[in-house]
Amino acid sequence: MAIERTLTIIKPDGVAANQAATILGQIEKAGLQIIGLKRLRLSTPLAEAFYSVHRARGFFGDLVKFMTEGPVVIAALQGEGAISRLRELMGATDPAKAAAGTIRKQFAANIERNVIHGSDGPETAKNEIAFFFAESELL
Ligand code: FUP
Repeated sequence: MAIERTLTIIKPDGVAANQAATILGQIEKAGLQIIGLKRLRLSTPLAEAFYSVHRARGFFGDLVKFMTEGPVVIAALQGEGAISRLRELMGATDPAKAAAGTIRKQFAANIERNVIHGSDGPETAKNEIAFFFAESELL
């Protein structure tokens, strides 16, 4: 499998619970390298833009409210098959359905407050990394 880049966000629930480094540690242990890292609080327009694909969904307002309630930790990751590897580590969107040992199973409360985001494909990974990082910030 090829070396890929992907984006992860430790969501406000995970950051508030001081789980950001623990979660990133599990990702590093799985062989993905952190090539960019920042901690910030998303503004409402930024969260709306990031999740614009979900704009028409009933949960959109709650999702934006949640994502802006406190700081997030955003990491650009690189490694063998990084996109699918991260998705495996995260587990299902709904933590109740996530496999044992996955990040969402371990740390997430429910489908809305589910602790971590990960890009879902090569095109989104590219766009999402560019949304938060300049190329010069990826080392
Ligand atoms: P995922 O790729 O696993 O993060 O899941 P989606 O892209 O389908 O959803 C993005 C986010 O929308 C989820 F992380 C949480 C939120 N969401 C809900 O709040 N309710 C839903 O029914 C589905 C998603």
